[in-house]
Amino acid sequence: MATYDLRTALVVVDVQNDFADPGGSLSVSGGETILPLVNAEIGRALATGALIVYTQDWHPPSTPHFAKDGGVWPVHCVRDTRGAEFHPALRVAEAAPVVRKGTGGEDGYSGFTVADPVSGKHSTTELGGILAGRGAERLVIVGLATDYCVRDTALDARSLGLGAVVLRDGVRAVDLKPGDGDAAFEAMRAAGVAVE
Ligand code: VGL
Ligand code: ZN
Repeated sequence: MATYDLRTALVVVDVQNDFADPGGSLSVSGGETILPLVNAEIGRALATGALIVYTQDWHPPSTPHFAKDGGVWPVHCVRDTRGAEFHPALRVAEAAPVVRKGTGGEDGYSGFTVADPVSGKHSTTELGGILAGRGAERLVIVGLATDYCVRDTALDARSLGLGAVVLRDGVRAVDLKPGDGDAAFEAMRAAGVAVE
């Protein structure tokens, strides 16, 4: 359970069917089990008036992010498909901003930045501006997956000078290699992220 105030924002990372549903194309083991905690955090953030931002992985049908196009991942979170929709059990707060990443075929793990798959050039999403506009200084981060989007979002937050708290029971790892999730927690801690 994290604390919220008007300088804190809750960032809900990629709680989409392809990750969170056991039948999803890139289903994260135990992904569904985070939902009660995530929804409780959303309720508590709403009660204090804290900003809530959701992110979505939002890919075109072909992108070098996918194995079939030369990347590493099974096809997942293709824009406007069921797999890309929020998990039906996720509480989606009315009027909360939704930041979509990878929309132009970029490789995007962090909610803050995406990278051009050919040039490697980084560009930013709207997330940084949304947080700055609301004066958020500290993020509470939950969602999927610990070893990709949660980690990169938390590390970028720290680079931007924001406080970051990751809730251990509010995240789950892909664990492409066993131990990736634990390594991600270590990397986040080393960067000053509080893992609670
Ligand atoms: C993610 C793998 C590929 C994530 C996105 O949301 O963590 N992982 N695309
Ligand atoms: Zn993806």
